[in-house]
Amino acid sequence: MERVWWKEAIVYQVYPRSFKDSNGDGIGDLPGIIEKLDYIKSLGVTAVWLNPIYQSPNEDGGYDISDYYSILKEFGNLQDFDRLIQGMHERGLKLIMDLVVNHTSDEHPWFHASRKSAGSPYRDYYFWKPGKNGGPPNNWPSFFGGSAWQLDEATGEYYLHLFSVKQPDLNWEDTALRKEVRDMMKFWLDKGVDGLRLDVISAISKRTSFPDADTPDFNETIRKYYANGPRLSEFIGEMREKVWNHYDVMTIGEGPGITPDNALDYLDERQGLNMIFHFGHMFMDQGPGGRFDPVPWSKSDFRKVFMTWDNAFAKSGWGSIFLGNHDFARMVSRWGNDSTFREQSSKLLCTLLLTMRGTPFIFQGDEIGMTNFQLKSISESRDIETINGWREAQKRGITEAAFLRVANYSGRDNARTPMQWDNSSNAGFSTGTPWMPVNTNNVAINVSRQEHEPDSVLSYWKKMIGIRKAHPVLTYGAYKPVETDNEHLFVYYRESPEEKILVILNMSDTDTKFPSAVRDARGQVLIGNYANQTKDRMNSWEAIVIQL
Ligand code: ISL
Ligand code: CA
Repeated sequence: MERVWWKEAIVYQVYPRSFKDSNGDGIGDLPGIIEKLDYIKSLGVTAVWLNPIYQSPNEDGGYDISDYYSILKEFGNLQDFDRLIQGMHERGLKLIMDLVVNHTSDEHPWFHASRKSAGSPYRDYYFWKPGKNGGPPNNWPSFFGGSAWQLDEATGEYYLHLFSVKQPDLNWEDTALRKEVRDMMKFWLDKGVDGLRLDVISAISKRTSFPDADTPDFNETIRKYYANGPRLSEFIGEMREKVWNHYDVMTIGEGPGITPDNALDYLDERQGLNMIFHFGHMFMDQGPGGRFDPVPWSKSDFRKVFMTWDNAFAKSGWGSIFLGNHDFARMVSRWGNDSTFREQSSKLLCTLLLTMRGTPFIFQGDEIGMTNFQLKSISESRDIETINGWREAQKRGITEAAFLRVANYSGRDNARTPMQWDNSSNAGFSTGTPWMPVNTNNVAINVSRQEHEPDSVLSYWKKMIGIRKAHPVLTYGAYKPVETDNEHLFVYYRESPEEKILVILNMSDTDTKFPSAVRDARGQVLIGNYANQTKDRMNSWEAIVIQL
């Protein structure tokens, strides 16, 4: 196996608005991140992915960019950015930027020009269509509720927006637009950026006949109509050939709708991306209505997702592993137990994340076991997806209490509360009023406390990251799942010609007997989350890693 840095990278995701506020305006910013670089370094991670920091009216957490060449004023300026990247490089950390090029803000000058008249030279930077039968051009739903088309007064035509009305989709068929995107990427790569996380890259090639969707299932609509368009691999290949191949850059595509069957079409061997984020597990508990239509999930389905995707990359390609990010509930609240077994299950999920094949991505706060945030009313939500979701739910007669239950389970606000640095009233995040409430459990769950406790969740993460780095088999070795007769046990080997490691995870509130299939395994325990580990029983949420 050829060794490459982006396969060995351990990435820490920073959501800048909620990481650290340096000037008391309640909003995290670049100088705040700079203050915390030593902390990030202390985790042992090797790269940082920053959510968007570009100029934006902030309709969708900065995923609505109005100027790709400047920094959001609340976050700082280009000098701060240069200091940030320098500070990272001095510490041996790589910087991965978020590139949002499926759409812009409607406040981007391109869109201003495009909407003005049908004859504008920028008209074709976006998709414009006349209506059909007094309504939108087709029945496509937006990710954020309602139609994906918006009628515009100026010309009486509709424009496409897969996300909010303030996020018109860019038209990648247009060669001038594609050149603008390449120039913009070069601008950031020339500044020393080491990687790009390409937002909804799976959707940039549209089916330009815009056929009506024939399914009421939202995730199927994504797969069949939004993602995997006819020119997707061509567009990715063009960026690679004309830009990425000229830099030492890591590319990771956000790939909703990409499946294990077609993922390789967009990856390395075909002149594509280095890796993608897939949503196998993330969409597992979504019913036909998507995020706000939760359905139960099973541990065996969860395991199957990892197996299926690892299989897809067994011969070529490369995966990524993540258990949460700014778009989903907190890892421990979703896959673990965030009350009685919060510490144990946080450590178990850490073990899972760092012993799987694929580049691991750690979301800020998960390293201290931060939990979901409970909105008390929808008016507390800061997320357009939840606010619009509530608007749509009301049309169906759903009560606020019922919608809140769902939003508090799966909404994006859960993961976006400020980072919990200490036990003070604003968690050490800000001296002003935070843009979003701090989760009050910061009195117990915070960095400064855990930094001093050898058995804390944070200390476990640091140790586990060290183990990942010390044992190349955890990066490159084959992944060999072991069947057991217990629905809650997740057992696998990582194996290379040099090394073999066994991972045993009990994803359950109850203890259970040690899996007989691996009972005879002899070796050295590299890490575990219980002091009293025995070969007889697995404790609740127990994780053990054994070097054979
Ligand atoms: O969360 C999802 C489904 O409900 C995902 O499909 C997610 O919305 C999708 O992957 C796109 O997410 C990305 O682009 C969005 C932005 O709001 C998200 O924060 C971003 O990660 C639009 O730019
Ligand atoms: Ca600030």
